[in-house]
Amino acid sequence: MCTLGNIKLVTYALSLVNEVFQFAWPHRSALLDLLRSDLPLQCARSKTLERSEHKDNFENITMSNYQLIYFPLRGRGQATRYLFVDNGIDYKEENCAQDWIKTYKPKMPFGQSPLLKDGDFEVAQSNTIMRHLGRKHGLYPSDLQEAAKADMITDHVEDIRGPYVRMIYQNYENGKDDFVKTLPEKLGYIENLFKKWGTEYITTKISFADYILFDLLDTLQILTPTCIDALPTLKAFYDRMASRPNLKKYRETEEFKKMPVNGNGKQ
Ligand code: 6SG
Repeated sequence: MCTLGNIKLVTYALSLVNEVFQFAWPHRSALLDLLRSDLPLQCARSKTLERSEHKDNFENITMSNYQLIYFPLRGRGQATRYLFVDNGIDYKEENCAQDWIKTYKPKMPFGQSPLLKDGDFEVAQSNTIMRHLGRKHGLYPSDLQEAAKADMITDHVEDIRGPYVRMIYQNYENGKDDFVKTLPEKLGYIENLFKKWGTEYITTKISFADYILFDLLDTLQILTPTCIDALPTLKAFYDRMASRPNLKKYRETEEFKKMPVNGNGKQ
């Protein structure tokens, strides 16, 4: 046996290992990710990422198997549907209206729906569902101030949605006019913030909160069609959201058009 030959072979093998290591190390998390998942699913996920405007959050995304359990109405589930559809994220829906009291309600963390099943993990509360999906899919701002902007609009939307839901379910005939009168002031605050921040969406990139605001503006315009006409920045935001290709296509479907806004036929 030639010892010199063996040494050359070992040196060559070591340099090969070194080269592989040099290549693989910068891509270690992506490669580990690839090993943990199967290839077709990985490809499906990349497709979602290409469509997302937040590719920088690549590493935060994990494999998902989503099921949205809700009534067949827009209500508190619609913003989540928009987020899924707009970002090309696969999800299934389960209608919990039938046998709600006996079958579903007792299993809900707070006795209400919607509920999101993310694999085995259950998330309740519609805005928490939105933030959870936002964090997973690059739709939750990583900058602290940007995140606070998304959160404050979400909370303000909540302050409008609360009285809206009470009016719809408890006092539609006598309460509608008074509720409508509150809107110029409440929506005017959002208009002013949009002007001050100067961005196309609430933050510099689309986030979970934009779907929440879009759904509110849609719902309010069904109640009172002119409510954002005097608010040009908010109107431009609404139109921008409505013309996003995936949302536009989805909103033209019969599935969407026939979905009631609320559970009691009032809107
Ligand atoms: C109400 O309010 O439509 N969930 C409601 N109601 C059923 O037994 N803070 C959380 C969140 O943001 C609020 C959840 C929300 O996620 S949706 C819920 O679960 C309960 O309390 C409003 C709505 N309700 C329609 C409705 C539900 C039960 C009776 C009327 C569907 C329509 C008819 C039967 C089932 Fe029906």
